[in-house]
Amino acid sequence: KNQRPLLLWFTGLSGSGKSTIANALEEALSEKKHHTYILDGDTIRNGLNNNLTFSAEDRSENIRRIAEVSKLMLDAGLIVLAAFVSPYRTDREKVKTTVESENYIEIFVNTPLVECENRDVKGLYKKARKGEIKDFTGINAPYEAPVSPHITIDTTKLSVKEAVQEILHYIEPKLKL
Ligand code: GGZ
Repeated sequence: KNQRPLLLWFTGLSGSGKSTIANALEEALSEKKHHTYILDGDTIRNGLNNNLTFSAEDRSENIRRIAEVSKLMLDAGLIVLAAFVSPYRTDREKVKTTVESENYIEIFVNTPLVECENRDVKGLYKKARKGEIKDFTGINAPYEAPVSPHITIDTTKLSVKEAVQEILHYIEPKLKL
């Protein structure tokens, strides 16, 4: 299928719903016969980037490598869905220049910290509060919210389905060659 390559970059706190929305969006895009690939912590931090910590320096390196991998995938013509906390504005800006800004769509999954902490799906917030995880985003490491994301998803108001619809509505005109 003819499609314009795009990098859909999901940023937000741990537990904000980035991966959930990215996975649901991928399913919707696949049904429309688009060729996609998901990059997230599970695929990247366990493999390519398994030597990196959550220090500011290592997060930058994490994001830099992901940007370079994304660029290769865009060259292959894919729609790349990347879901990373990516808490630093400068790191996200570099992603945009690496892949060229017209290919970069920033999606801010704007779930408030209290909500992420209440859900605490993986129990990481509880551990971070107890001091068992250092540099945990939102607790003892910063999250710099996007200033002008292309799309902001408020997961306290939208279902996963509605979030997918909102993103699809935005990207569909851009997907045509
Ligand atoms: C933030 C952490 C940390 C710390 C482990 N800070 O909810 P999750 O589990 O699945 O998503 C988080 C993931 C973040 O990895 P990223 O590669 O996306 O981070 S970054 O873009 O900042 O490099 C969380 C888990 O890893 N995790 N320790 N200290 N998240």
